[in-house]
Amino acid sequence: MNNQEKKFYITTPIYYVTAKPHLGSLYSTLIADALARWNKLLGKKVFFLTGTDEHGQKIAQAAEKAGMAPKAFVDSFVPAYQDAWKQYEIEYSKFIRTTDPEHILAVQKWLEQLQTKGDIYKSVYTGWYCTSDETFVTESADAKVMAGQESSTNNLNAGPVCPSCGRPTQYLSEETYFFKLSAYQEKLLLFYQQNPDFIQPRERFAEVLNFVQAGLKDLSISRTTVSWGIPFPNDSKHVAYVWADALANYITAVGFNTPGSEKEFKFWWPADMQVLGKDIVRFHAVFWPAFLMASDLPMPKRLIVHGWIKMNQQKMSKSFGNVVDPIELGKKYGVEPVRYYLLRQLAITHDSEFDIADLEQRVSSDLANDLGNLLNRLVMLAEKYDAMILEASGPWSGPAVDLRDAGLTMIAQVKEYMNDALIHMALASVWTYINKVNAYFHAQEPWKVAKSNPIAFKEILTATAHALQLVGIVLWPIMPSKMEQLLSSLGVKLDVAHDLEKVELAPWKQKFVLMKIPVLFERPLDKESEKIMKQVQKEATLGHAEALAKAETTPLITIDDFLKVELCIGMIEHAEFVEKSDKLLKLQVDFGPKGKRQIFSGIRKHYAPEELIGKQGTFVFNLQPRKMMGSESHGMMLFAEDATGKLQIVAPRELVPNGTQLR
Ligand code: ME8
Repeated sequence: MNNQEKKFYITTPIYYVTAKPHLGSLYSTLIADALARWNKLLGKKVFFLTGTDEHGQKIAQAAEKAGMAPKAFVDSFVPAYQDAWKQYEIEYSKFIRTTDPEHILAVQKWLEQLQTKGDIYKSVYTGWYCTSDETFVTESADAKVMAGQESSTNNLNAGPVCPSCGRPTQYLSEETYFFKLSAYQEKLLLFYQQNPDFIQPRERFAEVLNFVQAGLKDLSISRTTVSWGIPFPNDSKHVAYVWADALANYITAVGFNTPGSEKEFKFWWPADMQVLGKDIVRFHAVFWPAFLMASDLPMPKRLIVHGWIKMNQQKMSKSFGNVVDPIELGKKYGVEPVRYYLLRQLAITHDSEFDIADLEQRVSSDLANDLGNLLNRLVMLAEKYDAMILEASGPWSGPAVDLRDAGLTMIAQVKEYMNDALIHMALASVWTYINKVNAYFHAQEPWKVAKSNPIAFKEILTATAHALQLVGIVLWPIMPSKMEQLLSSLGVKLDVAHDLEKVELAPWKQKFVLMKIPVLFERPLDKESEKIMKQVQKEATLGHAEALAKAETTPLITIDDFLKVELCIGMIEHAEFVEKSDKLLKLQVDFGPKGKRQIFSGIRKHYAPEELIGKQGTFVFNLQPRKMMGSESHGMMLFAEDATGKLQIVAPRELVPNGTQLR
């Protein structure tokens, strides 16, 4: 690795401190934290920057409304961010505040440099401004005129609405310093062409290209009617436009224009990844690179632009008031399960609705059942047969070698996905592996061979411990302290910078000294079942008579009738969408000695195919084959609808051999 490859510099947006953090601000920060930790595992030196955006009209107005001076106002909110990040185990290297004196001085120097270079000139700005987004709105390029009103630059209430937040804009006519953005149009287009990976996901490039191709106007970068900001160099009637001030944080934080920090700056800049929400892509993909070009500084390598968390179909936002408090959520479910849910359930490529039922499902199914239970079964069995010290003695048998190979393949996949910040995909790969480990453990039946074949017994347990070690390491960026606990239960102390490489290179011949630890993940089932019970009770009381009537009219069957239905447990090996069907998924199900079958199920709205792979379920096995979407279905999968309407898989609490018949 050369010097640049050895380092990883990642940033989050700096948040406006008009309120406490919410799940949306946590989401960007978590993505950055997971990627920062992942790069630590890769052995890189990591700098992770986050912080707060504290100047501008929006903050000044909020402070005035609260009857406070702007500085006292922002001071009162900053600890809420720092505390929340601490609670969520966000391991940032620096928390920058744009009111930090070093930042202010560096920004002033920078503006002076741009002035000297001729990229800044003074003129008059006439146009529209959105205070909520702190953005100048150009009527022609991107804004709609408010419904039913003519656009008129003389009428204060008839401006375009802000294209981003939909709020009315305010008319401005004031002396201002302009940045020569127009001079960078062609250079930007060339840069985008040469760097098609600059924006991840690539689809978000379209908006940026359209905006730049439509023609760039020079950008006003100072205000005279706002006083809460960084005074413009040599002209203190003006303050720096809040976005110029804010974007510069990414360089000032690592020493730009700070005497004595030249080496530090050269080492860290350019940023390797800058995480942001799609609402602020234009500022980061157009203005920011243009500022950097003007300053002869290298471009950030990648912008990771994620979608929105929505609540009631609308972007979760301080100003809409539909926010979820991460602290409260963490208290209820534990911060690490919340970290896992946000990073697994939400894809950066899409907007997603926040749904507590999904969170509970993830915790109880993925964390408590698939992972926690596996560790627990391993340790319990080892304890029962006095095998807390594990060491494989001979060459590995076939299934253990397969398990190891699958583990290495999983790590390779996770590396690729994490490199593209597709954390949800990386986690899907890890869970496919966890399900394989569960299947291995079960198929090998260590509880049966414990007495008859102690060597085989130890091999199964040791291979499982190795597999769990891989899982613990790759999941550390997502759930750091839980994975440290998991590893400690295997007797392993995580060496962050070296362990990933070590487990990739080393054959499986480690010694594990197992230790019992408290349950890793509690099922939220108690709370859930309480909720469901309440709902059921309510329905039961309301519909008691109806239910009784129904019970009386449902004909009774004999045991022979029941025995006509063959119910079997099968494991889903493969699942895929069915073209032209918005309901069906096509499943390949393994019924062990009874063979494999193709079964269609109307669950597309409830499950993504990758969630099902490796899961056991209950199937009607002797149903007459049925033709569906041009292909045959040989059986039916059973589900139980929960109180939220989601179809829950009906499966044994512990794995059973595939093909087991229900009785
Ligand atoms: O825009 N879903 O600050 P801000 C996902 N100060 N992410 C969300 C979100 C949601 N519902 N709501 C907020 C600013 N975010 C400027 C940034 S950077 C130089 C200056 C996240 O407090 C997302 O990253 O409005 C979004 O881009 C950011 O918070 C906006 O935070």
